[in-house]
Amino acid sequence: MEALIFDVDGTLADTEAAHLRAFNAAFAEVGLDWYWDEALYTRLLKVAGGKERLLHYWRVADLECAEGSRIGEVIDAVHAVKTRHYAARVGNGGLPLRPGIARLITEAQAAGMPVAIATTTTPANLDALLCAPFGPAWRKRFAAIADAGTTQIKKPAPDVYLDVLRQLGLNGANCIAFEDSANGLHAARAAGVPTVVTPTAYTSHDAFDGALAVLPHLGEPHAPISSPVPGEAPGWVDLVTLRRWHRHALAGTA
Ligand code: XBP
Ligand code: MG
Repeated sequence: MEALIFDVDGTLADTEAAHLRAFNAAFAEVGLDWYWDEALYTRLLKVAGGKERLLHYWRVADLECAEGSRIGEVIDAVHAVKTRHYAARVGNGGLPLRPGIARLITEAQAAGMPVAIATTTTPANLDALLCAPFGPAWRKRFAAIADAGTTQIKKPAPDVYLDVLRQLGLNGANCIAFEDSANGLHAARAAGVPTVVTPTAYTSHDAFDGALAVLPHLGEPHAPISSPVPGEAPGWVDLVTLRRWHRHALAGTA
C-alpha cells in the first residue's frame, strides 16, 4: 500500500448540509424562487458537481428556460454566489473533520506515505474547509490534488482518481481510497483503487458493492467505531488495519 486518496465532501467532513444551505442562500440572493429541501437535495446529489447539479435541476424544473446560449453564464453566476456562502459557513473551522481523518492523515504522513485528494468540489471549497484543521499551508500536506478546477469530468467517472494517480506516479491497485457515496466508490473502483466507504446521512441508502469496508466513520481510540470492524481491527482504522485490508484486496480475499 503506497498512498491514501481521500474524497472531500462527505468523507473528510460531513459538508453536504452546508452545501445545501449555501445553494438555498444563493437562490434567495439572486432572486430565484427555488428551494431545495433535504429529500430533494439527497436525490440531486446523484449528480456530482454543483454546476452540473444546478443545470440538471433547471432542466427538470423548467426546461424552456434551461436552454439558450446564456444558461452557462447564469449557472456560473449562481454557483459563484453559492461558493461564497459555502466558504462563509465552513471557513475558520466552521465544520470539523470527520472522526479519524486528521489522525489517519497524520499517521500516514509520519510514516512517509503520500496522501492525496480526489474530489469533484470547487477548489475554493478546499481552502475554506482545510485551512483551519491543516493550517494556511494545508496544500503542502497533500502529495496530489485533483478537483473541479483541474478535472472537468465528474464522478462516477474515474477522471479525478486517474489524475491523482498520474501525479503520484502510482498504480491504483497500490493505493486505498476513502469515499462517502456510490458515485465516489464507482469512480475510485473504475480507476482500480480499493475503497473504504464511510457514508453520511445523505448517502447511507447508496449501494456500496465492491467496497473494501463500509463503516460509520474511521473511529478514534477515544471514540471507537460501534459496529464490528472487519479483520480483527481495533475500533478505529489505522495504517496497520489498512495494510492488512490492502493485502487481502490484492490477494482477492477481501
Ligand atoms: C461532492 C460534490 C460537490 C459538492 C458541492 O464532491 O459532488 O459537487 O456536492 O460542491 P466530492 P460544488 O467528490 O468531494 O464528494 O458546488 O463546489 O461542486
Ligand atoms: Mg463525497
